[in-house]
Amino acid sequence: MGGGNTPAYDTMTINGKAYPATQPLKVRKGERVRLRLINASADHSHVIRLAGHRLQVTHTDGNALVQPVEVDAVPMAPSERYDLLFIADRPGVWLLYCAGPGHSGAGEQMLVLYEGHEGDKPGAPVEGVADLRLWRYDLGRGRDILVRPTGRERSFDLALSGGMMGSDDWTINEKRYPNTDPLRLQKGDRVRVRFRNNSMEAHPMHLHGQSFKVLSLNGRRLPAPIVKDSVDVEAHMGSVEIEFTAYNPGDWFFHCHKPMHMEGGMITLARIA
Ligand SMILES: [Cu+2]
Repeated sequence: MGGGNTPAYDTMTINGKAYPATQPLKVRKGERVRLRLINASADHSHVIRLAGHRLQVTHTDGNALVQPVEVDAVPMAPSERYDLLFIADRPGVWLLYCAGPGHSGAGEQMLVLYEGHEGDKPGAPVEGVADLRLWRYDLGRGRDILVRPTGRERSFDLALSGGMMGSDDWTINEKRYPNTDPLRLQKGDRVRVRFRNNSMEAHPMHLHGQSFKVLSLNGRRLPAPIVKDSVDVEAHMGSVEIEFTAYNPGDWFFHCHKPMHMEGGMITLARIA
């Protein structure tokens, strides 16, 4: 399945190293520890958890939530960033790892080592997410930090397609960049974009130059939209609606962050005059 240049990966890394070469994180009992995660993978989503601890999500793509959201694990699409806190209240040696199938075994794990427990052995990572409370976009309460719109209301429907029959073509409204239609905007416009994913793969859509609110996900409104600059649009007819204020003049890339999909054409521009 997939395109002709679909890669096969046998190694997954944290800060460029595969376990056991990953750098241990040393903590002391009682500390509050902040983790700043970025999914720098080209193709894979990851589900990050810390054995023995819960994680508090505090920021989505660098934007603060009104209050932290406590979860067991955090799914992340390529290009997404999350800031997490955990309380170091269970002395021992634990693994921070990806619960996705095969990922921890491919190296995506690291030790969290409490002072005084350097000789302890961590428990084996547990694959899968059954019974875990997972982070989701609709669990967070975003702060409404967008610049107030002063211009027109604009809306755009962007259909994401491609990859049919192993093709490497990926399109927005049936067109491949540079032939896609740019979003032609004026500074101050209030812009709504509705994505619909007609393909068999998820697309983490990333806008340069400004952040956006995530208004709805698969047809359900978010109670308090979170603010991001990358949003994962689920495969098989997933949909997402976002809103931003066009305040930063220029030609901004607006694209799937998976490099193979970008190269296949899934890019448009937000052209703000
Ligand atoms: Cu994509």
